[in-house]
Amino acid sequence: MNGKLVLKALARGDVPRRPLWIMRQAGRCLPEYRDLRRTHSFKALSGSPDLAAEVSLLPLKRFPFDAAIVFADIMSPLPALGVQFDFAPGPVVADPIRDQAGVDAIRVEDPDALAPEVIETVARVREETPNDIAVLGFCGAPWTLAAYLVEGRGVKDFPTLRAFAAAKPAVLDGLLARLSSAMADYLIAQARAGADAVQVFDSWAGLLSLADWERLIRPHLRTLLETVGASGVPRILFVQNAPHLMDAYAELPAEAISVDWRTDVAEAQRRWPDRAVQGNIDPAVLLGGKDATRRAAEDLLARVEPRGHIVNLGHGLLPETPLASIDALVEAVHNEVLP
Ligand code: 1CP
Repeated sequence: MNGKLVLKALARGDVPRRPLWIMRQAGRCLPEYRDLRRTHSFKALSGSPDLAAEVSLLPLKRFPFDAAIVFADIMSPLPALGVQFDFAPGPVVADPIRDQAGVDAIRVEDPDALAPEVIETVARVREETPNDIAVLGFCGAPWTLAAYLVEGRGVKDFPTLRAFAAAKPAVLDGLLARLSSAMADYLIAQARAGADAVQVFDSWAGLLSLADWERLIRPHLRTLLETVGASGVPRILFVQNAPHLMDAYAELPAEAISVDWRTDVAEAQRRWPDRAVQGNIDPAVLLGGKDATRRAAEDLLARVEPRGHIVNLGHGLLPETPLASIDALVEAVHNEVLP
Protein backbone atom coordinates (compact mmCIF):
# COMPACT_ATOMS: atom_id res chain seq x y z
CA MET A 1 0.00 0.00 0.00
CA ASN A 2 1.41 3.32 -1.07
CA GLY A 3 -1.18 5.60 0.49
CA LYS A 4 -2.89 7.90 -1.95
CA LEU A 5 -0.24 8.88 -4.50
CA VAL A 6 -2.38 11.73 -5.81
CA LEU A 7 -2.54 13.32 -2.35
CA LYS A 8 1.19 12.85 -1.83
CA ALA A 9 1.89 14.55 -5.15
CA LEU A 10 -0.54 17.39 -4.32
CA ALA A 11 1.47 17.95 -1.13
CA ARG A 12 4.68 17.79 -3.23
CA GLY A 13 5.88 14.91 -1.07
CA ASP A 14 8.00 11.85 -1.95
CA VAL A 15 6.31 9.26 -4.15
CA PRO A 16 7.44 5.73 -5.11
CA ARG A 17 6.06 6.48 -8.60
CA ARG A 18 4.10 9.30 -10.24
CA PRO A 19 0.32 9.14 -9.89
CA LEU A 20 -1.80 8.89 -13.05
CA TRP A 21 -5.43 9.46 -13.89
CA ILE A 22 -7.08 10.79 -17.05
CA MET A 23 -9.61 13.58 -17.45
CA ARG A 24 -12.87 12.20 -18.84
CA GLN A 25 -11.74 8.66 -18.03
CA ALA A 26 -15.21 7.68 -16.86
CA GLY A 27 -17.22 8.11 -20.04
CA ARG A 28 -16.39 8.43 -23.65
CA CYS A 29 -14.05 5.77 -24.94
CA LEU A 30 -14.96 2.74 -22.82
CA PRO A 31 -17.08 0.13 -24.63
CA GLU A 32 -18.82 -0.68 -21.31
CA TYR A 33 -19.86 2.97 -21.07
CA ARG A 34 -21.11 3.04 -24.65
CA ASP A 35 -23.21 -0.06 -23.89
CA LEU A 36 -24.82 1.71 -20.94
CA ARG A 37 -25.43 4.81 -23.07
CA ARG A 38 -27.41 2.73 -25.58
CA THR A 39 -30.13 2.24 -22.98
CA HIS A 40 -29.68 5.31 -20.72
CA SER A 41 -29.28 9.00 -21.50
CA PHE A 42 -26.38 10.89 -19.94
CA LYS A 43 -28.85 12.63 -17.62
CA ALA A 44 -30.30 9.28 -16.53
CA LEU A 45 -26.83 7.87 -15.83
CA SER A 46 -25.56 10.88 -13.92
CA GLY A 47 -28.89 11.35 -12.13
CA SER A 48 -28.79 7.88 -10.56
CA PRO A 49 -26.18 7.41 -7.80
CA ASP A 50 -26.21 3.64 -8.49
CA LEU A 51 -25.42 4.01 -12.18
CA ALA A 52 -23.18 7.04 -11.79
CA ALA A 53 -21.06 5.23 -9.17
CA GLU A 54 -20.84 2.22 -11.49
CA VAL A 55 -19.68 4.44 -14.38
CA SER A 56 -17.17 6.27 -12.14
CA LEU A 57 -15.58 2.92 -11.31
CA LEU A 58 -15.59 1.42 -14.84
CA PRO A 59 -12.19 2.87 -15.85
CA LEU A 60 -10.55 1.49 -12.68
CA LYS A 61 -11.66 -2.03 -13.59
CA ARG A 62 -9.61 -1.78 -16.80
CA PHE A 63 -6.71 0.49 -15.87
CA PRO A 64 -4.71 0.88 -12.63
CA PHE A 65 -5.44 4.60 -12.31
CA ASP A 66 -4.67 6.40 -9.05
CA ALA A 67 -7.91 8.37 -8.92
CA ALA A 68 -11.60 7.95 -9.64
CA ILE A 69 -13.50 11.04 -10.73
CA VAL A 70 -17.18 11.16 -9.96
CA PHE A 71 -19.36 10.77 -13.06
CA ALA A 72 -21.36 13.99 -13.40
CA ASP A 73 -21.13 17.17 -15.45
CA ILE A 74 -20.13 20.73 -14.63
CA MET A 75 -23.83 21.57 -15.28
CA SER A 76 -25.13 19.05 -12.69
CA PRO A 77 -25.55 21.54 -9.78
CA LEU A 78 -27.27 24.20 -11.91
CA PRO A 79 -30.88 22.97 -11.67
CA ALA A 80 -30.69 23.98 -7.98
CA LEU A 81 -29.97 27.52 -9.19
CA GLY A 82 -33.10 27.49 -11.34
CA VAL A 83 -31.27 26.81 -14.63
CA GLN A 84 -32.83 24.46 -17.15
CA PHE A 85 -30.68 22.82 -19.81
CA ASP A 86 -30.22 19.77 -21.96
CA PHE A 87 -27.25 17.98 -23.50
CA ALA A 88 -26.96 17.94 -27.30
CA PRO A 89 -24.31 16.54 -26.77
CA GLY A 90 -22.81 19.56 -24.91
CA PRO A 91 -24.94 21.71 -22.58
CA VAL A 92 -27.74 23.78 -24.16
CA VAL A 93 -29.36 26.26 -21.75
CA ALA A 94 -33.11 26.89 -22.17
CA ASP A 95 -33.08 30.61 -21.26
CA PRO A 96 -29.61 32.13 -21.56
CA ILE A 97 -28.85 34.89 -19.03
CA ARG A 98 -28.37 38.28 -20.66
CA ASP A 99 -29.53 40.84 -18.03
CA GLN A 100 -29.86 41.65 -14.32
CA ALA A 101 -33.28 39.97 -14.08
CA GLY A 102 -31.67 36.76 -15.33
CA VAL A 103 -28.97 37.02 -12.67
CA ASP A 104 -31.53 37.81 -9.95
CA ALA A 105 -33.32 34.57 -10.82
CA ILE A 106 -30.13 32.60 -10.05
CA ARG A 107 -30.21 31.84 -6.38
CA VAL A 108 -29.58 28.94 -4.06
CA GLU A 109 -32.22 28.72 -1.37
CA ASP A 110 -30.71 25.58 0.11
CA PRO A 111 -27.11 24.40 -0.43
CA ASP A 112 -28.25 20.80 0.17
CA ALA A 113 -30.26 21.09 -3.05
CA LEU A 114 -27.03 21.35 -5.12
CA ALA A 115 -27.02 18.03 -7.01
CA PRO A 116 -27.75 15.73 -4.04
CA GLU A 117 -27.45 12.80 -6.48
CA VAL A 118 -23.80 13.75 -7.14
CA ILE A 119 -23.08 14.03 -3.41
CA GLU A 120 -24.58 10.55 -2.94
CA THR A 121 -22.49 9.28 -5.88
CA VAL A 122 -19.30 10.63 -4.27
CA ALA A 123 -20.16 8.77 -1.05
CA ARG A 124 -20.76 5.50 -2.91
CA VAL A 125 -17.62 5.82 -5.02
CA ARG A 126 -15.57 6.46 -1.87
CA GLU A 127 -17.10 3.41 -0.20
CA GLU A 128 -16.37 1.16 -3.16
CA THR A 129 -12.88 2.41 -3.99
CA PRO A 130 -9.71 0.97 -2.42
CA ASN A 131 -8.09 3.22 0.12
CA ASP A 132 -4.98 3.98 -1.92
CA ILE A 133 -7.02 5.44 -4.79
CA ALA A 134 -8.12 9.07 -4.50
CA VAL A 135 -11.72 10.04 -5.18
CA LEU A 136 -11.99 13.37 -6.96
CA GLY A 137 -14.93 15.73 -6.85
CA PHE A 138 -15.22 18.61 -9.28
CA CYS A 139 -17.08 21.68 -10.44
CA GLY A 140 -16.97 24.17 -13.28
CA ALA A 141 -15.19 27.46 -12.60
CA PRO A 142 -17.57 30.43 -12.34
CA TRP A 143 -16.41 31.84 -15.69
CA THR A 144 -16.72 28.51 -17.53
CA LEU A 145 -20.24 28.00 -16.14
CA ALA A 146 -21.12 31.60 -17.06
CA ALA A 147 -19.91 30.83 -20.58
CA TYR A 148 -22.73 28.28 -21.00
CA LEU A 149 -25.28 30.34 -19.06
CA VAL A 150 -24.76 33.51 -21.12
CA GLU A 151 -23.87 32.08 -24.54
CA GLY A 152 -26.47 29.31 -24.15
CA ARG A 153 -24.18 26.59 -25.53
CA GLY A 154 -20.57 25.88 -26.42
CA VAL A 155 -19.74 28.14 -29.39
CA LYS A 156 -16.29 28.89 -30.80
CA ASP A 157 -14.75 31.84 -28.90
CA PHE A 158 -18.09 32.64 -27.11
CA PRO A 159 -18.75 36.04 -28.77
CA THR A 160 -22.05 36.69 -26.92
CA LEU A 161 -20.32 36.09 -23.61
CA ARG A 162 -17.46 38.45 -24.48
CA ALA A 163 -19.93 41.13 -25.65
CA PHE A 164 -21.87 40.70 -22.38
CA ALA A 165 -18.65 41.07 -20.35
CA ALA A 166 -17.87 44.32 -22.20
CA ALA A 167 -21.39 45.79 -22.15
CA LYS A 168 -22.60 44.69 -18.69
CA PRO A 169 -19.60 44.08 -16.42
CA ALA A 170 -21.62 44.73 -13.24
CA VAL A 171 -24.26 42.16 -14.26
CA LEU A 172 -21.52 39.63 -15.06
CA ASP A 173 -19.95 40.40 -11.69
CA GLY A 174 -23.20 39.52 -9.91
CA LEU A 175 -23.52 36.29 -11.88
CA LEU A 176 -19.93 35.20 -11.13
CA ALA A 177 -20.39 36.03 -7.42
CA ARG A 178 -23.44 33.78 -7.17
CA LEU A 179 -21.78 30.96 -9.08
CA SER A 180 -18.64 31.22 -6.96
CA SER A 181 -20.57 30.99 -3.72
CA ALA A 182 -22.74 28.07 -4.93
CA MET A 183 -19.72 26.13 -6.26
CA ALA A 184 -17.86 26.59 -2.96
CA ASP A 185 -20.83 25.02 -1.12
CA TYR A 186 -21.00 22.26 -3.72
CA LEU A 187 -17.30 21.32 -3.51
CA ILE A 188 -17.34 21.38 0.28
CA ALA A 189 -20.36 19.04 0.22
CA GLN A 190 -18.45 16.69 -2.10
CA ALA A 191 -15.45 16.74 0.25
CA ARG A 192 -17.70 15.97 3.25
CA ALA A 193 -19.18 13.06 1.31
CA GLY A 194 -15.70 11.60 0.79
CA ALA A 195 -13.93 13.39 -2.07
CA ASP A 196 -10.20 13.41 -1.24
CA ALA A 197 -9.47 16.38 -3.52
CA VAL A 198 -11.47 18.55 -5.89
CA GLN A 199 -10.81 19.86 -9.38
CA VAL A 200 -12.15 23.16 -10.67
CA PHE A 201 -12.51 23.02 -14.48
CA ASP A 202 -11.86 26.37 -16.15
CA SER A 203 -12.13 25.01 -19.67
CA TRP A 204 -12.92 28.40 -21.24
CA ALA A 205 -10.30 30.26 -19.20
CA GLY A 206 -8.50 31.96 -22.06
CA LEU A 207 -11.23 34.06 -23.71
CA LEU A 208 -10.33 37.45 -22.19
CA SER A 209 -7.15 39.53 -22.01
CA LEU A 210 -5.05 39.39 -18.84
CA ALA A 211 -6.31 42.84 -17.76
CA ASP A 212 -9.99 41.89 -18.19
CA TRP A 213 -9.42 38.50 -16.56
CA GLU A 214 -7.83 40.19 -13.52
CA ARG A 215 -10.63 42.73 -13.26
CA LEU A 216 -13.70 40.57 -13.97
CA ILE A 217 -12.92 36.93 -13.30
CA ARG A 218 -10.07 36.53 -10.85
CA PRO A 219 -11.79 37.90 -7.71
CA HIS A 220 -14.56 35.29 -7.95
CA LEU A 221 -12.26 32.39 -8.71
CA ARG A 222 -10.07 33.44 -5.79
CA THR A 223 -13.04 33.54 -3.40
CA LEU A 224 -14.16 30.07 -4.52
CA LEU A 225 -10.67 28.60 -4.06
CA GLU A 226 -10.12 30.31 -0.70
CA THR A 227 -13.46 29.15 0.67
CA VAL A 228 -12.85 25.55 -0.43
CA GLY A 229 -9.25 25.65 0.84
CA ALA A 230 -10.42 26.80 4.27
CA SER A 231 -12.37 23.53 4.55
CA GLY A 232 -9.07 21.66 4.17
CA VAL A 233 -9.62 19.83 0.87
CA PRO A 234 -6.79 20.01 -1.70
CA ARG A 235 -7.62 21.89 -4.92
CA ILE A 236 -6.61 21.23 -8.52
CA LEU A 237 -7.23 24.12 -10.90
CA PHE A 238 -7.58 23.04 -14.55
CA VAL A 239 -6.85 25.78 -17.09
CA GLN A 240 -7.45 25.28 -20.80
CA ASN A 241 -6.16 27.31 -23.73
CA ALA A 242 -4.94 30.32 -21.76
CA PRO A 243 -1.17 30.58 -22.35
CA HIS A 244 -1.26 34.34 -21.66
CA LEU A 245 -2.85 33.79 -18.22
CA MET A 246 -0.86 30.85 -16.85
CA ASP A 247 1.40 32.80 -14.48
CA ALA A 248 -1.63 34.70 -13.15
CA TYR A 249 -3.54 31.43 -12.60
CA ALA A 250 -0.55 29.96 -10.78
CA GLU A 251 -0.76 32.76 -8.20
CA LEU A 252 -4.24 31.66 -7.16
CA PRO A 253 -4.61 29.50 -4.05
CA ALA A 254 -4.64 25.91 -5.35
CA GLU A 255 -2.36 22.98 -4.51
CA ALA A 256 -2.04 22.06 -8.20
CA ILE A 257 -2.41 23.68 -11.60
CA SER A 258 -3.56 21.32 -14.34
CA VAL A 259 -2.15 22.57 -17.63
CA ASP A 260 -3.05 21.79 -21.23
CA TRP A 261 -0.54 20.55 -23.79
CA ARG A 262 0.43 24.07 -24.88
CA THR A 263 2.27 24.64 -21.58
CA ASP A 264 5.75 23.26 -20.96
CA VAL A 265 5.37 21.44 -17.63
CA ALA A 266 9.11 21.50 -16.88
CA GLU A 267 9.14 25.28 -17.34
CA ALA A 268 5.96 25.56 -15.23
CA GLN A 269 7.70 23.69 -12.40
CA ARG A 270 10.56 26.17 -12.51
CA ARG A 271 8.24 29.18 -12.54
CA TRP A 272 5.83 27.92 -9.84
CA PRO A 273 8.08 25.96 -7.45
CA ASP A 274 5.45 25.72 -4.71
CA ARG A 275 2.68 24.30 -6.94
CA ALA A 276 2.08 20.71 -7.99
CA VAL A 277 1.47 20.42 -11.73
CA GLN A 278 -0.92 18.04 -13.48
CA GLY A 279 -0.81 17.09 -17.15
CA ASN A 280 -0.23 17.25 -20.00
CA ILE A 281 -0.06 14.90 -23.01
CA ASP A 282 -2.11 16.12 -25.97
CA PRO A 283 -5.25 13.90 -26.06
CA ALA A 284 -4.88 13.76 -29.86
CA VAL A 285 -1.52 11.99 -29.44
CA LEU A 286 -3.39 8.96 -28.10
CA LEU A 287 -5.34 8.79 -31.37
CA GLY A 288 -1.93 8.36 -33.01
CA GLY A 289 -1.64 4.92 -31.39
CA LYS A 290 0.40 3.21 -28.72
CA ASP A 291 3.88 3.96 -30.07
CA ALA A 292 3.16 7.68 -30.39
CA THR A 293 1.65 7.64 -26.89
CA ARG A 294 4.64 5.81 -25.38
CA ARG A 295 7.06 8.30 -26.95
CA ALA A 296 5.05 11.29 -25.67
CA ALA A 297 4.80 9.77 -22.18
CA GLU A 298 8.51 8.91 -21.98
CA ASP A 299 9.41 12.38 -23.18
CA LEU A 300 7.14 13.97 -20.52
CA LEU A 301 8.61 11.81 -17.75
CA ALA A 302 12.16 12.58 -18.86
CA ARG A 303 11.64 16.34 -18.85
CA VAL A 304 9.42 16.81 -15.79
CA GLU A 305 10.54 16.45 -12.17
CA PRO A 306 8.59 13.68 -10.44
CA ARG A 307 8.05 15.70 -7.26
CA GLY A 308 4.61 17.30 -7.42
CA HIS A 309 3.76 15.85 -10.85
CA ILE A 310 0.41 14.15 -11.47
CA VAL A 311 0.46 12.55 -14.91
CA ASN A 312 -2.65 13.27 -16.99
CA LEU A 313 -3.59 14.53 -20.43
CA GLY A 314 -3.74 18.21 -21.31
CA HIS A 315 -7.54 17.95 -21.71
CA GLY A 316 -10.15 15.19 -21.70
CA LEU A 317 -9.80 11.86 -23.50
CA LEU A 318 -11.30 11.95 -26.97
CA PRO A 319 -14.10 9.47 -27.66
CA GLU A 320 -12.20 7.60 -30.41
CA THR A 321 -9.14 6.95 -28.21
CA PRO A 322 -7.80 3.39 -28.69
CA LEU A 323 -7.63 1.57 -25.36
CA ALA A 324 -4.15 0.32 -26.35
CA SER A 325 -2.91 3.91 -26.17
CA ILE A 326 -4.15 4.20 -22.59
CA ASP A 327 -2.33 0.93 -21.81
CA ALA A 328 0.86 2.40 -23.29
CA LEU A 329 0.55 5.49 -21.10
CA VAL A 330 -0.03 3.39 -17.97
CA GLU A 331 2.97 1.19 -18.83
CA ALA A 332 5.28 4.14 -19.34
CA VAL A 333 4.31 5.63 -15.97
CA HIS A 334 4.49 2.31 -14.10
CA ASN A 335 7.83 1.30 -15.68
CA GLU A 336 9.60 4.49 -14.68
CA VAL A 337 12.24 3.88 -12.03
CA LEU A 338 12.50 6.86 -9.69
CA PRO A 339 15.78 7.56 -7.89
O1 1CP B 1 -23.63 11.93 -24.73
C1 1CP B 1 -23.02 11.73 -23.69
O2 1CP B 1 -22.59 10.63 -23.30
C2 1CP B 1 -22.80 12.92 -22.85
C3 1CP B 1 -21.43 13.47 -22.97
C4 1CP B 1 -20.96 14.03 -21.63
C5 1CP B 1 -20.23 13.32 -20.66
C6 1CP B 1 -19.81 11.86 -20.68
C7 1CP B 1 -21.16 15.34 -21.18
C8 1CP B 1 -21.89 16.45 -21.84
N1 1CP B 1 -20.55 15.43 -19.91
C9 1CP B 1 -19.98 14.23 -19.58
C10 1CP B 1 -19.29 13.89 -18.32
C11 1CP B 1 -18.32 14.83 -17.76
N2 1CP B 1 -18.18 16.15 -18.06
C12 1CP B 1 -17.39 14.52 -16.75
C13 1CP B 1 -17.37 13.18 -16.00
C14 1CP B 1 -16.16 12.42 -15.95
C15 1CP B 1 -15.74 11.67 -17.18
O3 1CP B 1 -16.37 11.71 -18.25
O4 1CP B 1 -14.73 10.99 -16.99
C16 1CP B 1 -16.64 15.68 -16.49
C17 1CP B 1 -15.49 15.83 -15.51
C18 1CP B 1 -17.16 16.69 -17.31
C19 1CP B 1 -16.66 18.08 -17.28
C20 1CP B 1 -17.10 19.03 -18.32
N3 1CP B 1 -18.30 19.15 -18.96
C21 1CP B 1 -16.30 20.13 -18.73
C22 1CP B 1 -14.94 20.41 -18.18
C23 1CP B 1 -13.89 19.56 -18.80
C24 1CP B 1 -13.68 19.76 -20.28
O5 1CP B 1 -13.91 18.80 -21.02
O6 1CP B 1 -13.27 20.87 -20.67
C25 1CP B 1 -17.02 20.86 -19.67
C26 1CP B 1 -16.58 22.10 -20.41
C27 1CP B 1 -18.29 20.23 -19.81
C28 1CP B 1 -19.41 20.67 -20.67
C29 1CP B 1 -19.89 19.52 -21.48
N4 1CP B 1 -20.81 18.61 -21.06
C30 1CP B 1 -20.99 17.63 -22.00
C31 1CP B 1 -20.11 17.93 -23.07
C32 1CP B 1 -19.99 17.12 -24.32
C33 1CP B 1 -19.43 19.11 -22.74
C34 1CP B 1 -18.34 19.87 -23.51
C35 1CP B 1 -18.60 20.24 -24.93
C36 1CP B 1 -19.49 21.40 -25.25
O7 1CP B 1 -19.38 22.49 -24.64
O8 1CP B 1 -20.27 21.23 -26.18
